[in-house]
Amino acid sequence: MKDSALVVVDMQYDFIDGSLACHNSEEAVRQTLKFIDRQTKGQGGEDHEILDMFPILFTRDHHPADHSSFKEYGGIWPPHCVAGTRGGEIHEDLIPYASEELTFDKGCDRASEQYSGAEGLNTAGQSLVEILELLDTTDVYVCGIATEYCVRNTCEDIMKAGFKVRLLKDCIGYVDHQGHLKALAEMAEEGISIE
Ligand code: VGL
Ligand code: ZN
Repeated sequence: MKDSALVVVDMQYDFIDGSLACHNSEEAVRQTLKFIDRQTKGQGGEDHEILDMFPILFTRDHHPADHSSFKEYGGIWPPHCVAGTRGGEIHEDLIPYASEELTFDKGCDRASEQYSGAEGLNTAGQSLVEILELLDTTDVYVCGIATEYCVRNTCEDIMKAGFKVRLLKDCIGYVDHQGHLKALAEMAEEGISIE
């Protein structure tokens, strides 16, 4: 437990009930809360002590209003997760577990898509992978939205950085069910543990 951390990928309203609402997202949030509960149950102590033992890191898609991934600007997606809007906010039930140091924004520059949260930056300019290293993490649980895009890219980059990746299959939302299953199978092939 001491060497594990959880990365929650893009559990933001636009992916849950907003412009890019994904399948299974509400359920994924509920299952993530249950998972956090199980990991921290019986540990006693204050919330901050629990988080010292089991760090929970959050990524956010964090786009400017004219981001190049939006249809209007040549991309394939409806506008989503625009910085400062409700759609860009993390689900309120998860907010008690989120801190500024452990929240990493990506897709902030209009020109770059950045599906992977691994290089997302906190307000101090530190990357997610850099922080996982500072925390002496070996095993990284991953959940979030969406399987085929940001979850997959984040898992692959964290694995390439040398961590054991454990993807929580009941705690993910997806764009397309077949695409979700295919991505899970391909990730398993690559050495990501599907749990
Ligand atoms: C995502 C589409 C566009 C994701 C982000 O978080 O998976 N998908 N931007
Ligand atoms: Zn995006």
